Amino acid sequence: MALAHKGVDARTVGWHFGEKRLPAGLNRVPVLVDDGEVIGDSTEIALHLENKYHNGPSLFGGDGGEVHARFVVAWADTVLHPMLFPALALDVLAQVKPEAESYFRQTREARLGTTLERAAASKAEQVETVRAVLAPVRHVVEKREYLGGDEPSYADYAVFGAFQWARCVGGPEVVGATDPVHAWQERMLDLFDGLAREAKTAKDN
Ligand SMILES: N[C@@H](CCC(=O)N[C@@H](CS)C(=O)NCC(=O)O)C(=O)O
Repeated sequence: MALAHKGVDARTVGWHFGEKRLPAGLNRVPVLVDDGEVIGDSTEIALHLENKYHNGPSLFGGDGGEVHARFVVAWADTVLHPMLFPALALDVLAQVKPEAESYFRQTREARLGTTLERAAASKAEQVETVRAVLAPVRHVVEKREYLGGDEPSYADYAVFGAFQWARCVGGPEVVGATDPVHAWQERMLDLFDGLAREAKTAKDN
């Protein structure tokens, strides 16, 4: 989404858990390789794009926007994603290649403190908790089009990542159809000629 926002053409390469072909020193995706420069971590990638490509619209809207976006990213990473994960655990597992299943199970169960099956057992309640935790997002998007205001910003993409994750693994609907956050999700899916809507999902496998 950040690349599209900046109008930067890129070739995307899929990666599976356990594959050993990430650049040296990196063990997580996404990774951007830009003219030989290697950048890991979504926010670092967005900052790189913001600083290097001045033609496209700003992703952050200046220094204050960058600091606010960092707050939103930290909230998404420490609250939203961990709360959503139990509800998606088995859907993600179903997408993991057989050879990486035990790695995935081991690392994620250590993080959850329980088995993936037990974590996913209360899926409906977990989704309700996620819906409650989305209150700050709802508060903004029922009044404004995007977290960025009239236009989407990196803060929108950081939160949208969780929704796209659920969507792509064929997980439950994060929010109900009448939720203002659902309307925001639809706006996000429509951006850049439906770029995110076209992403491969579990149904395509
Ligand atoms: N906050 C980081 C999160 C990166 C991250 O956790 N990536 C996961 C995607 S599932 C990963 O690559 N995990 C590899 C692994 O657990 O081995 C970002 O947005 O770049």
